[in-house]
Amino acid sequence: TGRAVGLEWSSYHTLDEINQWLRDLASTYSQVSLIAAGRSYQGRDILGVKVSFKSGNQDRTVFIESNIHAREWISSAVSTYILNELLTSQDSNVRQIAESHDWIFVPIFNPDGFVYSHTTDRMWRKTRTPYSTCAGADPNRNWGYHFNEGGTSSSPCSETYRGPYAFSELSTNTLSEYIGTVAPQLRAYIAFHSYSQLLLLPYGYSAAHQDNYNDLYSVGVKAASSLAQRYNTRFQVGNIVEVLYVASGGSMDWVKGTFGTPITYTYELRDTGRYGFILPANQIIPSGQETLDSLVTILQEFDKI
Ligand code: ING
Ligand code: ZN
Repeated sequence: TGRAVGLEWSSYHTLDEINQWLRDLASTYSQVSLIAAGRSYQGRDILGVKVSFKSGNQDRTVFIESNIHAREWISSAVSTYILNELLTSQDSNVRQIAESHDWIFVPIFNPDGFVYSHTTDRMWRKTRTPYSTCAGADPNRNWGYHFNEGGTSSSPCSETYRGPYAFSELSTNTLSEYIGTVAPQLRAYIAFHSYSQLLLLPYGYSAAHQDNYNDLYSVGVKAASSLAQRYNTRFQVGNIVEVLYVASGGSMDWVKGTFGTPITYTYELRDTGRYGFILPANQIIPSGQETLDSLVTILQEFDKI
């Protein structure tokens, strides 16, 4: 495990720290370029980076989403950990997946909510767009594929308020435009949430086993087994509706349903409820390590299909 510039994974970081680190990576590594992937209601840029070790991997791009929900801090801690490992690790499997793909990381999908969870309400989930009675829509119920088909609320005060219409949130609207520009090249779309220790397969709007469910499930089981090897952390694998609940308007549903991206998973990271969203920072590195182990398995197993 080597070191990149300026961030560490023994504590959680602010939006400004994470964005500064992304900018530093882009100026330090010739393989990294900064992306403006979107904009938020309160006027923040949604930053990301693209990582490309060699030409020829454009059609094997992996997109990593995290912190669409503000309070799920472990999600961006793990995604930035993985980004750092792709840049610095000497492990042969990590190098293999790193250099045989292009990568797009957008660590903070919901910057307004993320800042609010740091400054005001640690348990904030949604965006901060003002609505009639309360602030914020659930940005993972706001995407335009089978929008408003269950598992959402019409009340602006609900944690799962879908918003007045699909892509009402400037963040999801602008992110979807950006994702649309790279979608033809995507091999994988991976979203990180917390908590519950689940590896979830599309769709959230329906329990039907659609598209390449069988491949996603069998590789998912192998990935969960890799993940468990290091610290014996157990992840359950399955369709969102069957394992969790109906939830329409999620980002992964939109990517899968609109573009047919082959590899699509949503992780619910540690833990199973002891600490929940307030996962101690000394679990960032172990969670990052085991999650990267499983990601290696996903990408290497799909190479065999
Ligand atoms: N879980 C996700 C949520 O948005 C999910 C589960 C994933 C639903 C993908 C729909 C699509 O409710 C958490 N913890 O946020
Ligand atoms: Zn979430």
